[in-house]
Amino acid sequence: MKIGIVCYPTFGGSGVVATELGKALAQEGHKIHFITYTQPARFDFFNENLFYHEVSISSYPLFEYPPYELALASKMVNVVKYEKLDLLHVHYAIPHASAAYMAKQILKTHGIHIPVVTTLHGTDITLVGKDPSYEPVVTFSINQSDGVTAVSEDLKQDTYKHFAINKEIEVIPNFIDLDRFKKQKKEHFKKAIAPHNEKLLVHTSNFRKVKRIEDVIRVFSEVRKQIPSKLLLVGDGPERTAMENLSRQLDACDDVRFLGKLDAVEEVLSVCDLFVMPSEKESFGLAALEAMACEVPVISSDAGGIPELNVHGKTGFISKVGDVPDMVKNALFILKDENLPTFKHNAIERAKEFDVTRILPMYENYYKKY
Ligand code: GMT
Repeated sequence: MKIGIVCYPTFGGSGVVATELGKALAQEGHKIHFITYTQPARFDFFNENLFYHEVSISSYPLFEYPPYELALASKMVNVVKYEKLDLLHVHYAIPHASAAYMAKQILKTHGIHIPVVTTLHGTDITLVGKDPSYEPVVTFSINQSDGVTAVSEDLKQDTYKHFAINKEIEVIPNFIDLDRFKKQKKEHFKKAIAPHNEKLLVHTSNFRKVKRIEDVIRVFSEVRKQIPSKLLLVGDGPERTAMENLSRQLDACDDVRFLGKLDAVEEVLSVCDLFVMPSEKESFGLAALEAMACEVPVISSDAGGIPELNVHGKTGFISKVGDVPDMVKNALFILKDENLPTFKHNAIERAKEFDVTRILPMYENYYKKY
């Protein structure tokens, strides 16, 4: 098929899933056209079936807010028409689903029918989408999509609960490329960061409030009182400064390393012992899946779709959002030398259930319906 993929080209989960999906489809022989405002972060290899179309927005002094959605819709019209696409797959409802609707209507006037599949990723529903300033457009454009998928059963139910949706939503979970995300031998890195063989706790995110990084640091601060350990924080975002201050206040800053945004996060995960995901909301938890693929067990909150991934008592433990003492108890249990190998083994076994080779056919079969 010839498929147009529209996404946020950033390190955020929806952009990562969309880009990895496009790369995997291209390897299967589909022609994939990315339509975004900049080259996606994970668009990192060459394949004759991959194409990139930049959405450029011309500015004009009158525009306080440049009309990105119009530029995007116009680019979609252009690419569908001249590249003869069979389908548009838009990731993240706002504003991609409504721009796709507009493109579809314009193409209709040219005698071209283009099916649109919208994938809901989480914050487009649970945080931003519900906002009254977006809700009518989100509801309308989801209902106007030919197909709608959500990355977890929880997100599907949340969407039905908060929006008047008259469409069947198909659940297609996040996936992982186990050829890339696997435990690698990084002994030199482990030695440098944990010279006395300390246990390594890790968290990766975009450092927004919804991730509750404060809980990560508080859990770590208690764990290190009982087990020699270090905390690695990967990513960056609005909470970074506050979190640096908190680790100083808790007198833990010598053992907390802020590593910033990393391309090869799997190299860091390869030396870690425990992933901490205490999120307030999380539709799936791709970052936890990436950790599990590198044999890292997970302690998490029970938010959103996380329990559909993290199996309580097997791949890690689940606590109520904000229950730091329970997370500390769980972390100490997993990190015991007699328990850690079993949890690590269970984590990778669970990750295998989300291997790209299992999930990709779900998308391909879904496209065939339209
Ligand atoms: O939460 C993020 O880090 C980014 C966010 C996004 O909108 O790109 O990720 C969402 O989509 C991911 C891919 O489907 C999911 O794995 C994340 O759980 C989801 N984040 C939230 O729901 C908060």
